[in-house]
Amino acid sequence: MKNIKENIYIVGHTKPDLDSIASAMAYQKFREGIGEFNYFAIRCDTVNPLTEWVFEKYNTPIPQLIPDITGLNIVLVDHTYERDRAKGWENANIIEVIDHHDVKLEDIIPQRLTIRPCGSTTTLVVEKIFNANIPLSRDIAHILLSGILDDTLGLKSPTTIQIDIDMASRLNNICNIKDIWGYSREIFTKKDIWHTLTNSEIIDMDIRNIDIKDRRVSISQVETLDYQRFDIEGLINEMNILNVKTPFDLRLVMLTDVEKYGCMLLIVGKDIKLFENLLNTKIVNNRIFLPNIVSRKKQITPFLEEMYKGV
Ligand SMILES: [Mn+2]
Repeated sequence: MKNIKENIYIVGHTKPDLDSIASAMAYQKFREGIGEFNYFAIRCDTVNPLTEWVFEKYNTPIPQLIPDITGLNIVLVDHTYERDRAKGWENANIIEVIDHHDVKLEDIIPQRLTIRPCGSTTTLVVEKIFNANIPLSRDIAHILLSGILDDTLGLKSPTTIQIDIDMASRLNNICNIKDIWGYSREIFTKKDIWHTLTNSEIIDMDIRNIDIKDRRVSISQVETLDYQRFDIEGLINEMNILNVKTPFDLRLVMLTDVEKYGCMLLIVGKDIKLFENLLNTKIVNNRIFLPNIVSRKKQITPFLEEMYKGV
């Protein structure tokens, strides 16, 4: 009997963004490029409209949906936290992890780890592809470049480092996009579909709850090309209603404006005073525009940790 290698499935996080899908696909290409044909990119959840648009535009099928990874050999890309893992992960064989976030693996001990803080997981996989001299088609290069641009706010986010810029530029040697920021704006437009959602759906779309000491904070992140199009009054009302049902010491909604490069921060909860003290500014009507603040992970979270230091 022929020795057929077992299949290995590459999966990103639940509620996947483009980086999760593109990096999984890229890793399959990498493995194929070194002669291993038993790796398959999959996804565990429905994709966003941007991902649909990019894959269709560049003539590539979206990785197959496998919502439950029970019993499978798995490579995790673009996440490690339990809350982001596909259903059935407890009974999957996780052999490898590739991610650019902070790591939380608990009792999972993969054989291989690629962890590096940079702008996107796609960057890390593209580096492997270039290092191995694996050729990329123009369509695939476009998808991978789009993944990097989306995750790094067009290479402007504070998480962006030199390797993201280098990999994007090497991909663009294949794609030849003249105006990278113009193309990034086109990408953001595909995600700027907030007007089709209710205020509570907007708050819920990308929400993280964090505990600092004994305080509970919830931070929603919303990326847009124009925060002024939102019903800010309505959002604040909804945040107040939510905070009666499920009280948090602070509830924040970041309307991150990639065009103005800053965030309109909506803020409710009893610790609003502490926030004002550290900012040294009065917060009027539960909102404040913060120039140059675009990252929940790199900017808002450290600010909150600083704020709660003394309490
Ligand atoms: Mn990512």
